[in-house]
Amino acid sequence: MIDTIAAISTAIGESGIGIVRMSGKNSLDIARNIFKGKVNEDLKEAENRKLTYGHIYNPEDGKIVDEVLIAYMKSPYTYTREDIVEIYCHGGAISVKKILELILENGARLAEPGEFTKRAFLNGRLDLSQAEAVMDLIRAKTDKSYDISLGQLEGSLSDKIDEIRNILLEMLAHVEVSIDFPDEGIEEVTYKDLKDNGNKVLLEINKLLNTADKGRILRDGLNTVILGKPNVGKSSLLNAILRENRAIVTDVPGTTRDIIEEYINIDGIPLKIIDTAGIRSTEDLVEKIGVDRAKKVVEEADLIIAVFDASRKLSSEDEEIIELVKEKNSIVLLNKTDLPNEYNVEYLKEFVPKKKVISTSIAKGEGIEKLEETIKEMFYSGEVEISDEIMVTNIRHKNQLMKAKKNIEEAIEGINLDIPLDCIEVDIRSCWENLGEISGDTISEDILDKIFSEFCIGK
Ligand SMILES: Nc1nc2c(ncn2[C@@H]2O[C@H](COP(=O)(O)OP(=O)(O)OP(=O)(O)O)[C@@H](O)[C@H]2O)c(=O)[nH]1
Ligand SMILES: [Mg+2]
Repeated sequence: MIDTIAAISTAIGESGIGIVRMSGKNSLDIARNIFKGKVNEDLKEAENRKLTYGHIYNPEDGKIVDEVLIAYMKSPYTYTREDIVEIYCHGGAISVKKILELILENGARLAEPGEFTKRAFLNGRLDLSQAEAVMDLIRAKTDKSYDISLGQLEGSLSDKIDEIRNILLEMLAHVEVSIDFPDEGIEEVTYKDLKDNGNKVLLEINKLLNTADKGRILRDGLNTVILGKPNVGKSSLLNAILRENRAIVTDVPGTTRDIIEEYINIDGIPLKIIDTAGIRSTEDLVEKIGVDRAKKVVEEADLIIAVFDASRKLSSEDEEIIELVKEKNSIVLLNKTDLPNEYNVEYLKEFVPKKKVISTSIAKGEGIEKLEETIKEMFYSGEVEISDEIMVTNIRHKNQLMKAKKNIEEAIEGINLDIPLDCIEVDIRSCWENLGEISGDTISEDILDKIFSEFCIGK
């Protein structure tokens, strides 16, 4: 981390202000090279974190690049804990780009995605789950997911993990004492103690895991796929839910060829909604690829909305749809109920006995609200209440918790069977380490690289 990194930190596009940022020990020198204060102030004398007004210029030809405000933030009380310089210039694509280029010519290196936050983590300002929360905060699509990310950034998850890990440390200490002093009669006490604490750890891990499914949905959106044979009104449904004409709707079967993804928020539940090509066997190569893609997204769906056409008889294609959704979390729509009915609801219900069937006329806007209500009910029913408790939203955290759960279960089983303490110790230690990967206390370089590579540039 000896080099100085730089990046544009604001989104590219027309805007009032653009920010270019540097972090590292040469930040100040580079800035002094390319900045002239209006009243000839030297940035070196500028007060920590105070803005100075002046111009960025090219030292080679003396030409002015932009009129800016600049802030020097002295380490260690900065985002990265290194020296940081931020330049506030005019927004738009050109100014920020020119300033960044100038900074790079003067000795900085272009930052990798998330590298500022990675330095904050490596320099101990944030733990890993907090660093991940930074990105979640930026990407949050609903108030609720924003609140959860903010809590995580403030350390709510880290504190909980620390609490559990401390119990594990205490267990390890007991085990070691018993191993070191085998004759003192403390072994019996140790087993009892390990059992109590092991169960406590398991309970806490389970509590966190119970929030994970809803947490993931709040963070990434409920993955919802609209499925049906051609021409039943899938794209019409997408448009109705979005309340805009996003997808092309025609009476030609096979209109939608590719999958179309959009985000929408139904009373705080984020939905990633996917319209698909109508399922049928076709000789058309493009359509065929679309159909294959549709079948593929079904596999990853949290929820499927299967659409059927009430004005036509049940066909073999419909039966294929029924097969695809049978075992899945799904809602069945019987659409076009404004047309003469050929398709008996009761008959359909026989095919999908356990599913909710809603009659709709998307053309007339009927049944959409009922559908939204049903989605809400499905989401909010179940064990987990969405409250202010700590929620696990990140799949990586969930995986670590599952590993830790397995470790502690094995430890408890060992304790119950009175197996030798050094065997139990191994499981307790693994549990402690697996939880440590959530906060980044125990983690490998490649996992770190992978996590930060998903960040945006300039953060
Ligand atoms: N009468 C009536 N027509 C509808 C209704 N919903 C959709 N349609 C019509 O059905 C036709 C097909 O609608 P789409 O939304 O394109 O159907 P799709 O399922 O996306 O079709 P593909 O993309 O070809 O798979 C269009 O002409 C729509 O206007 C409805 O509730 N009643
Ligand atoms: Mg369509």
